[in-house]
Amino acid sequence: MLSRCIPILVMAAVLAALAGCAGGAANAPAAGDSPTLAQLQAALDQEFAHLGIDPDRVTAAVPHGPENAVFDLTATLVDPDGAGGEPATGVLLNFSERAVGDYDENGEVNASDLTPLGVYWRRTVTYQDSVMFDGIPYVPTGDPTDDGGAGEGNLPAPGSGAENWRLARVDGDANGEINIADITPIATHWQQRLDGYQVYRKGPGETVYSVRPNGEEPLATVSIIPPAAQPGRPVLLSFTDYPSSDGTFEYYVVPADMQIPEEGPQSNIASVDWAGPPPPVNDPPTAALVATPDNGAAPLDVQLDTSGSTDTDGTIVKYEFDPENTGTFTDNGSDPVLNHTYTMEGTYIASVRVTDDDDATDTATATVTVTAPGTGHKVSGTVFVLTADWPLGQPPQRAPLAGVVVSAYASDGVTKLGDSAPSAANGTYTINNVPDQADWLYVRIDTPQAAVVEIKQPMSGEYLVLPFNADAIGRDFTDSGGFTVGGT
Ligand SMILES: [Ca+2]
Ligand SMILES: [Ca+2]
Ligand SMILES: [Ca+2]
Ligand SMILES: [Ca+2]
Repeated sequence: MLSRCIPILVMAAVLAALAGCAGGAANAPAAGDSPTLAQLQAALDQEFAHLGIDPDRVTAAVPHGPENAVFDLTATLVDPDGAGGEPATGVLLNFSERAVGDYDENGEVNASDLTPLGVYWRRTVTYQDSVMFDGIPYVPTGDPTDDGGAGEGNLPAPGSGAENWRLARVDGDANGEINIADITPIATHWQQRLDGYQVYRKGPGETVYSVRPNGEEPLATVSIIPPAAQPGRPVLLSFTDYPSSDGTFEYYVVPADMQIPEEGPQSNIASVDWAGPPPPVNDPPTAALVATPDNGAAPLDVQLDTSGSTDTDGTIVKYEFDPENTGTFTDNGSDPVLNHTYTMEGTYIASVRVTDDDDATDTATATVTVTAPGTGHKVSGTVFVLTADWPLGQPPQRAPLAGVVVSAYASDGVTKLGDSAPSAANGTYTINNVPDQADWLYVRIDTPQAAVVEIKQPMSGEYLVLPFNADAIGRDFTDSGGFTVGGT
């Protein structure tokens, strides 16, 4: 410690008399032994001069350097009933604040840190053997939470762990005695400050650490805001984390200053094996499948619709189809509808597999019967509604009508021909597989007005049919509709 003695030797005579580097001083000196604040300030000025530091030009910085790394971070399970039984409810981190030179524990190194030097003058501190702590020579002995039974709000008992840790905070050079040499850490850490600590965590499967939010102060930009210092006690910080997946979680903390802003050195790493509450039992999804149409002649265009599938406790996130029962499902993403053309005659078990957001699945099937390729005709046209009066001799004003069912019948008016077809959004419809008829057929539409309209038409040709409730000159049929038919 010779180097720390040099500035002291050139200090004012009164400070030399304090003999800061003289070892073996008794603990708990008489009050008269303590230097005055003015004397300590003079010593600090002397130290600044010696070190070539202009204190007025030192800019604020977060505590840095390895000496400011937290060294006593621990992570333990919060498990009220111990191992087994109920699962742990959280992970508790504990550590003591580390800010060399901040002797009064207010989070900032400045002139006010001279005061504790006088208060604790010549007190001694005991440290653990550094061999036990990765070579760190300044780990105090005792338990920092043990106040010797003094109780909250009181000064810790003499000789207690809490007292030793508090004294260690003022023994800035960690040489075991609080004396004039502890001026130097104030000078060398001048203007260092911290707002709190960031907690970094790395969970199972993660490759990088990320900051944990402040659970108590959601608007805070640091994970932990230090509690107010208690007289005679070290500043002890804690943080409770709530992992969401089982496995090993690793933590470290860094001092942080949000005004500058910057972060200081990393603490030791503390890890814990987390096994949280078992995940809630998932209710699997229920699949449903509707094929429209479910029969007809090849080639048959079929819409496979599984939008009726449900998941009571979540959502369905994936739809897979196997339209022809090949055993291979094709991912249809989040779309519950698949249009598929059956080109070959046969009976098919169309299948769908739905997956919920907890990865549970269910399947449903629908039977599609495909008959031999039809030799029949197609009858197609457009269903519309008259929308306005129109001048005599002009085309009618009309709008397409969607969703009405159009069917074809034989000339006996009873025998259904081909497949009934709904009109599409643009009003068009196609009736497939209409067998050849000798002369003519009926086309029937169920109108939205609940009327059934039947048109007798030849097998081929295209006809405009209107209106059904016409007056003598064919106008003013706001309730009327019409449709075109054409057969091929
Ligand atoms: Ca337990
Ligand atoms: Ca301070
Ligand atoms: Ca010291
Ligand atoms: Ca579910």
